[in-house]
Amino acid sequence: MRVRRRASLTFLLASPFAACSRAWASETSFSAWLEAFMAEARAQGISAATLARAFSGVRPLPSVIEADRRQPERRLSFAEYRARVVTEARIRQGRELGRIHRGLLERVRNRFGVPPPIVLALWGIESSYGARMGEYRVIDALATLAWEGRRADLFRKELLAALQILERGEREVEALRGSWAGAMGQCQFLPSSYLLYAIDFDGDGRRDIWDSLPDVFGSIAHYLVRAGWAPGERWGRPVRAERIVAPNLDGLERSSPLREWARRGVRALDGGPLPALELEASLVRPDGDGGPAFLVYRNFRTLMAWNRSTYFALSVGLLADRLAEA
Ligand SMILES: [Ca+2]
Repeated sequence: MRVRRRASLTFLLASPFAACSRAWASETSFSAWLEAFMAEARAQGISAATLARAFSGVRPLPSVIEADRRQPERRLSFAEYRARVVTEARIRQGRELGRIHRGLLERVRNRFGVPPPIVLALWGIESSYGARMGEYRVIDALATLAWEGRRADLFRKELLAALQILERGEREVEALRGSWAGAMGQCQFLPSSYLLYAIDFDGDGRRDIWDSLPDVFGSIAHYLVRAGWAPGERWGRPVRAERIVAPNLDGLERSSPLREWARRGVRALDGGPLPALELEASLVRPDGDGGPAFLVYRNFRTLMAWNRSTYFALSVGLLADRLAEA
């Protein structure tokens, strides 16, 4: 009897209740939601004047809801993802921009210890070197997602952070633009990342990750340093690991010294020996046995603090390597 009662209670909590709350959410009008949200924002110190500026004429954006619900047809392999992200055009453009902005990138390296190719690679992948920053009003996009989206809690926090930016007078609401998911500027920082990591590297008194390249490059490097970037170390390297057959050695959860990987038969991509460095490394084979193999170091984990995707961090590292060849 007790077992049956527990089972039915679990059933009640797990499925019908959840379905019910979703239905309720979709029927709650946006304006009722906004009223409750504004009360919370007021309680968190956002002024009535800022709220009036931010939400005057705000409306939920159907294209944002559509983008949030769009599912990829299937998961890409790493080889496919890499082919889309680390393109020859992006490599060519990155090398040229690296030459044009060499002085600035060196100043960023001197201040933060982050090498120019890593800064360029993040810039290139996040916004195609500033060409694709997103044209959405960030307040409208985040309000839509906080009201309706699948990750309402996350976007509610980001909407509050965006209001902080307005409250501090750092940006006007019309100029606070970004992607459908609220990622802003040339480094695509969410508002919470902007508040924590954006810096004024050109010294004009404003943090401007939209129009000031010194601020963009400085903010990228500052983010990485705060996430633990180790100066003078690589992110990792592509390797040959055909002789590694034990799948239980793969993955970021375990690591071994580089010399241990060498003893197991891992070689550099050209077939030569691994460098004799005192580094802890993890073996990553995103497409499994037979696909490309990488040994990754602690700076790889720093790149994953930026975006918790192995594909993303590998692509940043590989693009940076190609840019460094210039
Ligand atoms: Ca500035």
